[in-house]
Amino acid sequence: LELESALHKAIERNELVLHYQPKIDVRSARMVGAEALMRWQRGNTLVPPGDFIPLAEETGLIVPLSEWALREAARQAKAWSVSFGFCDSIAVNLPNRLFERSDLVEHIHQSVSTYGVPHRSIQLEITETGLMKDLQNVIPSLHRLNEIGVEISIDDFGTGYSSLAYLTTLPISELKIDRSFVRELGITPQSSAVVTAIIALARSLGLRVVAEGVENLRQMEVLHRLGCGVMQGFLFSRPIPPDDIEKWLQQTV
Ligand code: G
Ligand code: G
Ligand code: MN
Ligand code: NA
Repeated sequence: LELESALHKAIERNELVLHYQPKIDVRSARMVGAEALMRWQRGNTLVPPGDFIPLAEETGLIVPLSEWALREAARQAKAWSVSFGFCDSIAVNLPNRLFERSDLVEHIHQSVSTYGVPHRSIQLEITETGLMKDLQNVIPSLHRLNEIGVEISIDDFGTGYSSLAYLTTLPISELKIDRSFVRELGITPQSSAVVTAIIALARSLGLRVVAEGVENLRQMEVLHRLGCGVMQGFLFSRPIPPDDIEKWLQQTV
């Protein structure tokens, strides 16, 4: 209960920060986007999301937290576009709870517009499990988000028993290969079979594909050979504070 009220106050007290993990195009070794991940600066400690996101989900605080993250990511996209010509997108994780808001799309539109960045500056990550659990709630919002130019990425793909028939009808732009498959690449043949299938599916549906959780060269090489060119993971960078992202932004051709 104490943690809950402290977290509640954290929003008003500006104690939340976003760190960013680059998405890397392996051919050019350049950042082609970044995922925003929340941290809570509580006094001198930086509380990792694992220690407060579950509580936030239980208590509903995840809704104001996510709304804050959307605004902050839009603000950051604007700042990077002004200083570095950043024109990729920042991905924000969007839990299912948010789709219960009937005015979700309007809210996202407002958040993005406040900072005068194009809608494509913000990408939304929803988990495959969350999507499939709640299709009827989520689908109408996905269509409206697509209309205003906010792209959708399906997180943790391969773990959530997607109806593939449904997938072809959804206005999504990207699949993120779940790290559980990436971890096993080069170790078990099943993992490369799954990854191959996901890449083929993405190709035939015209979706981009991103591998998450890439930690070593073996995984990178297998992914590259299988046709996945965009990766995210500790091999390239951990999630880092915004100032540290600037070294990726400053890279010239
Ligand atoms: O950043 P990290 O490395 O520790 O994040 C751990 C988990 O916390 C992630 O897998 C993700 O599920 C969750 N998480 C981190 N940041 C956010 C956020 O901004 N919104 C939501 N909904 N979840 C987040
Ligand atoms: O999929 P999700 O949005 O939950 O992913 C974000 C989480 O993944 C964060 O906790 C982040 O720190 C973690 N993460 C990012 N890259 C790697 C990696 O290479 N290895 C592992 N184990 N975790 C990673
Ligand atoms: Mn994610
Ligand atoms: Na993920």
